[in-house]
Amino acid sequence: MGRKFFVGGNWKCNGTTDEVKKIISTLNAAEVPSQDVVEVVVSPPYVFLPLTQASLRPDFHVAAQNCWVKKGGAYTGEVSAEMLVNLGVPWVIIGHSERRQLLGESNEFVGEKVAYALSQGLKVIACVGETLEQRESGSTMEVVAAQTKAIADRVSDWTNIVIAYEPVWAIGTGKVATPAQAQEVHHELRKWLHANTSPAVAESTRIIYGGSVNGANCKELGGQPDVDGFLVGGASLKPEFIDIIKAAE
Ligand code: G2H
Repeated sequence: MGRKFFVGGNWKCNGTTDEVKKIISTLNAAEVPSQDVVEVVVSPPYVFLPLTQASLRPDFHVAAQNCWVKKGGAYTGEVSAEMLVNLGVPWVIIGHSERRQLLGESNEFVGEKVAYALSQGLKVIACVGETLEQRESGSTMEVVAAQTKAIADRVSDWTNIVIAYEPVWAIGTGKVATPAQAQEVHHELRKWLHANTSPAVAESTRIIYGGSVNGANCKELGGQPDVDGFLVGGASLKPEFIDIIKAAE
């Protein structure tokens, strides 16, 4: 079975109610390939999840940008996986590099979060990726493998996981990985899954690319054999996101 193209829009910590309504009305009016061809998931900040869910077209879905690592309780400021399930939110992004870097989330913490979110019935977009320093020192695959291993150590069923490869040096910088650079890491990551999970998981798990994806570069990136879609930040706040969804065709 082929891997269905996946396009995620990560709105990060952006937006007002009016801006969110505007993005949603642009998305709702767009003509895009059918759900058989592309899976579209947008990820607003927590506070806009109910608004987005209530007004977004039914063929697009929503994701939270994070959730707590275990059952909710006395964890001020956190949002639990149970709460997301209760709201009917199907997806969650976990391990984004902004959280790994700015909030010190370790590989193990991210792995635990992925496992807990899955156990509660959420689908997970799990982010991995190396810094510029790590790339320049030749340790890209070592870093990405360690991040993936921390998930693989805690998870046996990969059906509800999408891996987002997001090189940190390409995030929000306008410095996109070349299609060859993205393909190389995606291919190595798939080989890693083959050796360390199972051939079936390697074959079926979608590995999407994130890092300065835009309307101009998406077609070539998406044409790489191991690039199964995108996680889009800045451009997902603009009408150009529609062009990126169309790269699935
Ligand atoms: C990477 C990406 C979205 P941007 O963080 O996850 O953001 O497309 O702005 O680089």
